[in-house]
Amino acid sequence: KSGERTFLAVKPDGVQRGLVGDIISRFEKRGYKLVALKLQQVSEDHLRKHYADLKGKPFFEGLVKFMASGPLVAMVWEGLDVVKQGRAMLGETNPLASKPGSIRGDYSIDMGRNICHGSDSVESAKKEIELWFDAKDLCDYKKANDVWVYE
Ligand code: YYY
Ligand code: MG
Repeated sequence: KSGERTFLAVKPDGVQRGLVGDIISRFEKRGYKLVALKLQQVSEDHLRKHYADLKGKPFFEGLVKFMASGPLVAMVWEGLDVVKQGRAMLGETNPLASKPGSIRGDYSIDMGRNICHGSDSVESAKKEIELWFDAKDLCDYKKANDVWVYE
């Protein structure tokens, strides 16, 4: 159960604003395990696949162009309930509805500049991880401090 995985990304705005370290740090400090990480500028085509569920929405084209406009940080994190907890740590889609203490609530204002992405279900996490990473790039390892994180 603590082997659950989620796909998280620091979007181009988060990279430009120097928030990569802070976002990684929050997940590290919480006790989650980093399984894969890369800084990459990806194609609009790749992002159309990533956001396939949103095709047809009025903001879709703008979203795809924005996400392709600069490098982003793609990551896989692992741990107990990490999909749901990750979403809670990000905050709401609309930063104005996000609580202080969440990443979006602390660092963003506009919906189209909300800093970070997180998978919304275990099923979409699986799809997103497959889209963004080769299986060989997901690291299987034990964290020595897991005994201090999990009872
Ligand atoms: O999963 P999450 O990122 O919180 O929201 P989604 O509904 O999947 O939308 C993806 C992305 O699209 C969102 O992070 C910002 C942008 N967006 C927007 O610009 N305007 C909207 N009305 C809804 C979403
Ligand atoms: Mg989403």
